[in-house]
Amino acid sequence: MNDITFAVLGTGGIGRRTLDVSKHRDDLVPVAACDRDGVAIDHDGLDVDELLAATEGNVASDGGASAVGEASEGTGVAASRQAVPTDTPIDDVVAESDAIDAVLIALPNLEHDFIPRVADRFVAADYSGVLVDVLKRSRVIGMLDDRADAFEDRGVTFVCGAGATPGFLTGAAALAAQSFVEVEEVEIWWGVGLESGYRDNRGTVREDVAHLDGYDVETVRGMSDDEIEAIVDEHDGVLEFHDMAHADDVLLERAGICDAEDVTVGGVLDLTSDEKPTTTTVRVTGTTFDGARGTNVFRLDDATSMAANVNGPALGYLKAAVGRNRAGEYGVFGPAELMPGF
Ligand code: CWL
Repeated sequence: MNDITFAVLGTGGIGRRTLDVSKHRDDLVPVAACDRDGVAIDHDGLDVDELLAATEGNVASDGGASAVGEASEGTGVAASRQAVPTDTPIDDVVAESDAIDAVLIALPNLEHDFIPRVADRFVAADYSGVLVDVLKRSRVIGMLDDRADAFEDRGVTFVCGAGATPGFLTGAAALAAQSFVEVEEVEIWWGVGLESGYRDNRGTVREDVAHLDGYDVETVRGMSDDEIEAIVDEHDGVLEFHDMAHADDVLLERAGICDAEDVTVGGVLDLTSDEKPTTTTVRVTGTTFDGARGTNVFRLDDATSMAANVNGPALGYLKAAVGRNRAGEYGVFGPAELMPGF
């Protein structure tokens, strides 16, 4: 059997959406899902519809880019008839990991090393499979690289930054760069429209607000919903970002595509409309072997949602990583080093 069994840690926007999107692929079998106080495990495959329906309303219906589980005490996954309440959700999944090919870590990186430490728990339990995260911050990649030997010893294939940016768009940049012998510049520019606004997309909006001038992850973490909403209102619901500290730069550098300093990430988040405020593009400028200078452009259709552009690629990278893992390739991979295969 070539089916891929996978677990999702966290049922915020990404956790929920990947489960939902996975229904479109018969070879992807979700066998475990958890949030902070519940875990559902079924090695024959979870009933995703029941799980999502049972947890609906208990979590923010985040559009897909953030991994923040918003479940409150006693609700969330535990409300599913497939689940049991637990104080040790991650350990419960680790305990079943012999029968799990891949684990999507869709948890907030609560402390700066939270996700690397989740990986440690799988390694300590002799897990040999795939781990995937959708983190944006560069420093985490170094922490994962520090663990590369342990991953290789155990047979773990780790893909970091497997969402949209970093992720899908980083991979697109790597492909677009292939015409050039020298890459000058990579510009990632995204547009996201979420008419449901801040309250329904708290994780993703908070992450983005942390990139505005004068804010960072720590200050935003300490802010109330009302304070965040005030910032959104000050900008009339449309936030524009320049020079975001996303890990696309280091991920392209580690893949040998260009220098990190030649990569810029920015975009526009419109919380008043589902329409994209700007077209998502990846522009790669470089010089060809025969002396021409050009810009290759990868463009997403405005009709494709962030949820589609984060979760399809996340599962695509997960599948690609399982292929590598089965072929005996272990260690840490970025999204510019694998071709996703949703
Ligand atoms: O960080 C992310 O990956 C999400 C990012 C932002 C809203 N927080 C933008 C995602 C880009 C999606 C591109 C698209 O759907 O056109």
